[in-house]
Amino acid sequence: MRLDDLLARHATAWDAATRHPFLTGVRDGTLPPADFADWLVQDHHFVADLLGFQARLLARAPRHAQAVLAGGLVALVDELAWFEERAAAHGLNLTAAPAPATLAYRALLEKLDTAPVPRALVGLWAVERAYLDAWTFAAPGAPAFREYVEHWTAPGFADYVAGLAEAAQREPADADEVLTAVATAEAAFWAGGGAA
Ligand code: HMH
Repeated sequence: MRLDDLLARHATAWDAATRHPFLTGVRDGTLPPADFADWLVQDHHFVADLLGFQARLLARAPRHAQAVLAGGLVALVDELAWFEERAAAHGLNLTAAPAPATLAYRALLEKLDTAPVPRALVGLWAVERAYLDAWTFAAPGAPAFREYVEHWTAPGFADYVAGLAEAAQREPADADEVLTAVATAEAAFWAGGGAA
């Protein structure tokens, strides 16, 4: 599975997922802080969903993929704690209900539970690569959002995404559909609750 070829085949969908106006607003400071706060609450839901998906994937993953998946799980637990700490600092209510786009992304992850493992690995890589590309596009970010942009463009995260790519490229996978599904879910997620 050549992941660069996969991205090149779906460049338009990938750009919509990773160069969304939400991210332009983070970069230039025109995004209303309340929109960012709403998005952050939804992303906390997403990370919890991703943790479950990744734990289930680890349980059926080949030996070569275990270390990168297990390391990522620990990072997701830390990420949840970081969201909770940021939410407390900014007075955000993390118990708000998941929005339609969040539920749609959850359904995609649950669908990948029954996909062949190589395809699910490409899906997980795409989820994380989309996030890395998106925040890299938003960098360095307006002062109000800079702490977040720095967090999600840290070298350790890029290393993790490279590790997932290596695991995902080990075996052939029929992955065009999962790539476009992830891109669609990401674009809807940036667009906010109503856009699922
Ligand atoms: C929507 N995609 C979205 N949120 C995230 N936190 C990631 C990817 C990366 O974990």
